[in-house]
This record gives sequence, structure tokens and C-alpha cells, in this order.
Amino acid sequence: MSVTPDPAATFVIPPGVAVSAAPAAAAVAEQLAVVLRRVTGQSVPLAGDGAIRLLLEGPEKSEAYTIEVAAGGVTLRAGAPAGLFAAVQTLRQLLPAGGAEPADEVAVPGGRITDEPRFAYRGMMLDLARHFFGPADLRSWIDTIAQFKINHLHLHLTDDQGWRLEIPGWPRLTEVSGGPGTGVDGAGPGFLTTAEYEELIAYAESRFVTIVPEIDLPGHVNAAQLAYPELTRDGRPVAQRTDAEVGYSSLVADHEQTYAFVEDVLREVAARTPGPYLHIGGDEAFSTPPGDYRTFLSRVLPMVGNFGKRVIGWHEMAAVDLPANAIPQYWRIEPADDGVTRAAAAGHQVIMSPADRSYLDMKYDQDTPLGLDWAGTVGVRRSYDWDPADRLPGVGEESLLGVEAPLWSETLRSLADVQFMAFPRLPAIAEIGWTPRAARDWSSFRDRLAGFGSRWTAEGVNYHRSAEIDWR
Ligand code: TNX
Repeated sequence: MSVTPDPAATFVIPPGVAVSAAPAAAAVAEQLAVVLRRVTGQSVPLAGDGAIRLLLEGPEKSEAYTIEVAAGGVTLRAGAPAGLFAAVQTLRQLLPAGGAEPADEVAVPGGRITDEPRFAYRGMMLDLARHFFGPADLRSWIDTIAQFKINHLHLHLTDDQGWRLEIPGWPRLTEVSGGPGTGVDGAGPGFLTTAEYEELIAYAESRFVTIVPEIDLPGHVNAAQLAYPELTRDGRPVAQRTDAEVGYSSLVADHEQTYAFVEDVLREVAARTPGPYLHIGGDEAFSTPPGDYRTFLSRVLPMVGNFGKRVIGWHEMAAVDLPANAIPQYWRIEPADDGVTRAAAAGHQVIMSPADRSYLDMKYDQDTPLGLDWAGTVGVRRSYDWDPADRLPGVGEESLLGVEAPLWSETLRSLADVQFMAFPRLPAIAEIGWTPRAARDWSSFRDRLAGFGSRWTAEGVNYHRSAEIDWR
């Protein structure tokens, strides 16, 4: 982001201010008008000649934008609606928080901002399997993360403790494994119907967030096997599991029934997902023998491509030969990984999510009431002060599709818990994804973050009042 301040050009929002936009940007303009109504307490119409203008022109890059604040008004420019949406998120940060009491006079600092993202993929993952979060929570969460220009929401939809997406033809997946008593401690029941899933995707799209669905295979499948015992080796029913163990369940690589099931599920998920990606998990398959793991992935990886999607998998999948456009997602804490390094050398793009930096389910410190600590504790500075382009040997800037902050939900029970673990660390990962390394600086970030406490309070968003930040 380059900022050229011009103190003489402060724009004081006048009574009767209107927002104007090209038809293709009307939806973004309306979202800005909603913010301005809350902040000023006045009605802010969309009109042809507003002092606040959203113009579709200039740089073709879809998320690049400029903001010009002059005494007479504000002009946002981008080559695509996604860029105008990003501009609106920046403008929001220049405005007061807008709580119960609208401000008497709202002044926008004068000057010019030119901005564009470092990476195309800036993600956050939420685990709906260990604890389900329903459509209303998910919509609210999308609104919250979009303010930080997070543009992908990865949904971990299946695991040992639950199956959270309805699949036509396989009703017991959600009847049994999305039903009462599912999730860790049996405390997180629920699932998305196909209609709810499609509505959620449309909602996310209106906030320029792409949904990335994950069906975790071939491990993490106890919920599927509970619903359909024919997916086990001996066809006998398995016990329901609501503990937080990993690595004990596996689909059977030499049963044809396995592939009939997987193909149905992936076809259905691909058909209902307009975004380009489909995540097939692939992690912690400790009870799948290595040969079986290769057999399984060599059958399943091409299916995703055949259904028109680009496959993402946790980096363990890089142990096998990957389709050309496959994306390994690195999640471990070790300083090197041969599979990922080899994949990068072969031209694969990588998503970087090292647990000791980007895992939002790690405790902030030993006193954090929620979360885990297998990757160590992750304070705010630790989540900010690293760079994805030097995390793994041979995986530099040009090998990265982007970064993602996963939030596993074993210890979470509410949206407030999700917010508490994500804030203030998700903005650190968001900034790593957006801002070039040379322009990042912990003391600047820390200072800017301090102003967000009161914004989150005004928005009803829970957050951790980390002692690393001098909250204002
Ligand atoms: C590892 S990260 C897992 C998950 C757990 C998480 C807890 C990954 C790909 N697998 O199954 O929920 O640790 O932090």
C-alpha cells in the first residue's frame, strides 16, 4: 500500500451525502452505504451524482485499487468489483467504528492510496467437523474476515467426529454423522443441507470470498464409516467417536466400494461449488499403509480434475506424483519438507500454513482457556513476524499461491470462541498475505492493531486482549 497524505484535502461527510457507482459495482456501493449509515446515523442513498464514487476503471488486476480523498469527496477506483470491495474495506478502517452512537461529524483523512495484494490466495479455515457452526454464524464470520481482505474460506466439512454436508444418495452421512451427539464431546451437532451450502456460497461471493470445501480422505473418516459400515475393511460397524484422537481411521484402498463412494461425494461437492478449488485432505493417514495411500491418491486426485476443479491437499499428498495444477498446503512445524520442496521444483503452487505461526487453534500462551499447544504457543508477534517465502527450502515467493490460517475446533463451542482465537491473530496472517514483505513491520502492525479493540467491541466481535498490544 502506498499512501500520500494531503491534510488540506480532508473530506467531512456532509448531510445528504450519496454514493454513486457503475451498475456492475452497485452491490459493493450498497454495502458501503450500509456502513456509512451506521457511522453517520443518516440515510445514505445510492444516486447518480454522489460525493462518494465507485468507479470501475484502471488496473485490470482484480483486487488492485486506488482511493482518493479530496475536500469535495472520495473516489474509489478498481478494474474489477473485487478491487472496489477491497477499497471499501480500507475506507472502513479510515472511518470511525460506528457503534450504538453515530458520530456527529465524520472526517476522512485526505490523500491518495494505491494498493494491491501480494498473494491471490489469502485464506482462513474453519473446522465444522469437530464442532458445527451453522449458516447464521458462518455468514457473520464471512462478514468479519472479509474486512481483513481474507478472500478464501476453507471449510473442513468431514472428520472422524462428524460429517457436515448433505450428499444426495448417501443420506446417513448427515442423518447419523451430522446428528445429535456428533462433534468433539458430542457437543457440536449439525450439518449444511445442499440448499444451505449453496446459499452460503452465494453469500460469500457477495463478499468476494471463495468457499473451498474439504472432504478429508483417506483418513479422518470414522464418521463416514459409522454411517456406512460397508466402507470399512470387514464391513462391520465402527463405534462413534467424539474424542480428539487422530490417525486411526482409513478408507480401504483395495475396495471398489471406496471409489464409488468417493466419486459420488466429490462429483456432488464439485457440482455445488462454483469456486475453482476442492480440498481432499490427505493428512495424518497413519493407519493407511504408504502403498495404499499412493494407490488411493492416484485414483482420487484425477477425479477432482475430471470434475473440473483444482485439487488442494494437506502437504502429505506431495509424497505421491501430483497432477500438474495440484496445490499442497504445508501445515507442519518442521523447517523442511522434501515432498513440498520437490513439488515446488516441479512447478506446483503451495499454500503456506505452518502450525507454529498460522494455526489459530494454538493457545496464545499457557493461560489461554481454549485451544491446543502441540505446535507451541503462538502469540501475536509470533503470528506476524515470519514470512511464507522463506519457510521451506526451495519454496519461494514464486512458488506460493498464498497463506491460510486454519482454526480447528476441538476446544471451541461457539462463534465467540472462534472470534477469540482468531482476533487479533487473523489480521497478522491477512497482512502477511496482502502486504509485500519489505513493507511489513511489527511495531507498525502492533500500533495499527491497537485501534481495533474498540472496533471489535462496537461490532460485538470477541477478541483476546493480548498483553503484547497497547489497546486503545
Ligand atoms: C492436526 S493440521 C490436524 C487436525 C487437528 C489439528 C489440531 C491437520 C492437517 N491435521 O486433524 O485438528 O492438528 O491442531
